[in-house]
Amino acid sequence: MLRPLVRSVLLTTAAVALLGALTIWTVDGPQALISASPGARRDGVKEFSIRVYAWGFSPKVIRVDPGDTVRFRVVSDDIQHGFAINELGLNLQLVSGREVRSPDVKVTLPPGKYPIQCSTFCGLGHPSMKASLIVGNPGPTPAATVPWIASLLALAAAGSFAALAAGRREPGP
Ligand SMILES: [Cu+2]
Repeated sequence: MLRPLVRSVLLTTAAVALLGALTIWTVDGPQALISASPGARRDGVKEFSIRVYAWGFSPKVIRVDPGDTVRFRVVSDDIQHGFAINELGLNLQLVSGREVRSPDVKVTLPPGKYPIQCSTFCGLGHPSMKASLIVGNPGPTPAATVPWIASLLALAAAGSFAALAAGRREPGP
């Protein structure tokens, strides 16, 4: 039988650890699950077909390797949008239904995750209209490890708290 105090501490710890894991999941999980578009190779150029709509991009994650030469064929399903990857110096203006082809760009960026965003104001969802360009295998971002560290710290704190409580009980009156 666990003493009530120890049990509540353990439950709290488990809850905090779960919360930490859930935080990671909601921040990084879905993006890891969405299969990143690897593109199709055409004359040595990796070509990506992208659909843009209010308010999002499909695919939402584009994966390239350092040194790739890439090209984007982008079409808007509905209204005017923009397709911008600032780090690649790309900013395509889109009108409904017409495919716009980017120039061929050589990716010289270091491995990492770079934002793709809409560059033409398109209404309410415009600020949240984002996708990602992943170059190489950047590994986990520092932000993704924070909840784990927080969980471990909480675990350590709860553990020492429990030990303290147990220690205080034992000598007894
Ligand atoms: Cu927009």
